[in-house]
Amino acid sequence: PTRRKLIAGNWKMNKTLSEALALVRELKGPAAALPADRVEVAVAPPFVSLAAVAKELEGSALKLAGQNCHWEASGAFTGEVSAPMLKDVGCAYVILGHSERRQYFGETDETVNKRIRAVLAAGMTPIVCVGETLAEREAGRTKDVVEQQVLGALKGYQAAEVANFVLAYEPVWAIGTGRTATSAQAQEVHRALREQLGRLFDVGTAERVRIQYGGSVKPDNAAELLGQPDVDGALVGGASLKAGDFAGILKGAV
Ligand code: G2H
Repeated sequence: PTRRKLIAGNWKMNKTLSEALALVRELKGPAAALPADRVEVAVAPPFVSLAAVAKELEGSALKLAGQNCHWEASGAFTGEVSAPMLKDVGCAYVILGHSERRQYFGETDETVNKRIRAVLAAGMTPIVCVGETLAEREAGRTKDVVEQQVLGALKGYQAAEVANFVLAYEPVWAIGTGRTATSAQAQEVHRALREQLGRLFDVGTAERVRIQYGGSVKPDNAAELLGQPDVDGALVGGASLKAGDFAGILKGAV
């Protein structure tokens, strides 16, 4: 099957409300110029800007994503945001298990697993991030590490649910470092992940799951990465903060 590419801008902790609105205004045109049946575009601004950005994006093809969410729907969890809240403001996707959340905020495969349930219950799609550190890659453990993360995150989910998930392979050593995985390195891991999905579920499911690459994706490397057979999109950090750069990456998707 042909998988529709998903290019998502993960803004991380960047952009005030007015800056966020200015950026999405500039992105509407480039997003609209893409063949919608082949490429989907999403942005993940900080929580405080989501509602206003959603309003700005009414009628546009650009979709909205949350950068994380809690696994409970509501309750006494000071400082947290729930999946129903994200759905209510217009999110279609939620990024889960980003390496920065794992590294700085205690995220584990178990908590990613729980958050996925909340995202599905709210009617959104999870973008589940996995990736190895430099030490793990150098020790030849890349596949073990990412497969373990996938196993933990997807444990207990049915094939019919998983088929709609998005995975994001983000080698930690390539995140925000300017060091990008080569297209061959990315393809090798994406292929391994798809084969794992085939073993865990079935080949049909594996063929449907979209696997994004993330880690220093830029306009000048996007086309080659996105041209790999198992690379179904990009999760873009730094280069999603400037309209011109993000638009350049979008061009690389077609
Ligand atoms: C990886 C990526 C976005 P960057 O974290 O998720 O960030 O493109 O800045 O490496």
